[in-house]
Amino acid sequence: MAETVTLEIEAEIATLTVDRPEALNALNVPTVDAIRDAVTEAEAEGARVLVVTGAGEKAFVAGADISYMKSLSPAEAKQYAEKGHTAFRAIENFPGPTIAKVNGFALGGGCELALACDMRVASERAVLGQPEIDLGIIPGFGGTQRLKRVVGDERARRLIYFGDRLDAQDAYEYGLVGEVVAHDELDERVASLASDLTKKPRHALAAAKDAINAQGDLTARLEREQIEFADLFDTPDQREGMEAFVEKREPDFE
Ligand code: DAK
Repeated sequence: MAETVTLEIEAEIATLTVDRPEALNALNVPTVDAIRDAVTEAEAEGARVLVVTGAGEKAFVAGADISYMKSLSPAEAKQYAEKGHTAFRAIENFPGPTIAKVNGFALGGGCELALACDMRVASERAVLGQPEIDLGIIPGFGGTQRLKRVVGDERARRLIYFGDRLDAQDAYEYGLVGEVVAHDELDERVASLASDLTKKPRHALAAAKDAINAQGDLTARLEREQIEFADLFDTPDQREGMEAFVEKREPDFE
C-alpha cells in the first residue's frame, strides 16, 4: 500500500486515512490504488465497519490531483477514471457500513469519495462540492450518479453545473451530509456510530446494504430484497434476534 494511505483496525472498526496533507490529501494514482488495496485488506481482516477520512487539520480530500491531471490525454484520463471507479466501488461494496468522517475540504474527487460511503458525518469546518466544472471537466469518480442519488436530481445538477462549494450547514440542508458536529467532537461522534454498528448483526447489515444498493429496474431490486431477506433465515443472528425477543432479553449477536 502506498504511504499516502493508512489503514488501522481496532475493535473491528477499520479506519482508512488518506494521508497527503501537504497536497490536502489530493488523489494521485498511487493513492487511488492504495485506497482500493486498503478496502480489500479491511474486508479480508473481517472489519465490520469502515471509516474513511483525511489526515491533517484542513482536508478530508481536496479532490483528484490537479497537477497530475492537467496534462493527461483522453486515454490516460479514462485509465485514471477506471482506477477511481474501482476503488470507490470497493468502498460502495464493502460488506458492512461505511462512514465518511468529513474533517475538512471534500471537493471534487473528495466529495465523490464521501458519496461512495453509506453515511457522511461532517465537521462544522467541512466544505463540500463538485467544482470540476471550473476546471473544464466533470466529476469522473462516480459523482454524476451518486450525487443525485443522495441529494436528488436538481440539486445534483445545480452543484455540478455551478460548481458551488457548500459549507457544512448548507451541505446538511442539501442532504449531502447526514449530520454536522463541532470539529473537536467529530472523532468521538464517528467512533460512537461505528461502535454501535459493530454490535448489530453483521449479516443483516450486509444484506440491508446490498438490497439498498441493488441495481436494475424496480422488479429486479425488489427481487434482490426478497433474496437478501430470505437468506438471513439461515443465520444464527436471525435465530438469536427472534429468540431473544420472545424470551424478553437482549440479543447476543455473533
Ligand atoms: N490537486 C492537487 N493539489 C492540490 C489540490 C488538488 N485537488 N488541492 C490542493 N492542492 C495543493 C495545493 O496546490 C497546495 O500545494 P502547494 O502549493 O503548497 O505545493 C496545497 O495543496 C495547499 O493548498 P492551498 O494552498 O490551495 O490551500 P488553501 O487553504 O489556500 O485552499 C482549497 C484550499 C481546497 C480551497 C484549494 O486548495 C482548492 O481550491 N483546491 C482545489 C479544489 C478542487 O478544485 N478540487 C476538485 C479537483 S478536480 C476524472 C477523474 C476525477 C475527476 C474528474 C475527472 N477523470 C479521469 C475523467 C475529479 C476531479 C477533481 O476532483
